[in-house]
Amino acid sequence: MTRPFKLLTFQGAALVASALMMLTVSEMTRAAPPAAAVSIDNFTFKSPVVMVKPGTTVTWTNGDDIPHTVVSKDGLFKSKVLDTGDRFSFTFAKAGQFGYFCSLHPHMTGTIIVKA
Ligand SMILES: [Cu+2]
Repeated sequence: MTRPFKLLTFQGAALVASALMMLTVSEMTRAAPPAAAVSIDNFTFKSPVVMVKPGTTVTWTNGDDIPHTVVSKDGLFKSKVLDTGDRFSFTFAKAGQFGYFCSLHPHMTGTIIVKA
């Protein structure tokens, strides 16, 4: 009598385990952090104004063959000098408006608007 019971328990445990794994996978998919991209081309931040939700990671990629930087006006973030193809990422935790510019070409500006 103990043997079939044990077998059933084992199958039950396996079922619970696989269900838990599926749940974890779906949780991970749902919890994928939001992301946004801004490309830098021809001395311009493409999408000069980007609206994102709090927690979004914004990644800038320099597509120019000229170095650029991404520097926040209020000192929140500051990239190193980005050569061609280099990237810089920053995660915006709080809501607000975040203006930024290129310190090498200050006429290059953009704004990230973080809104829940
Ligand atoms: Cu620049």
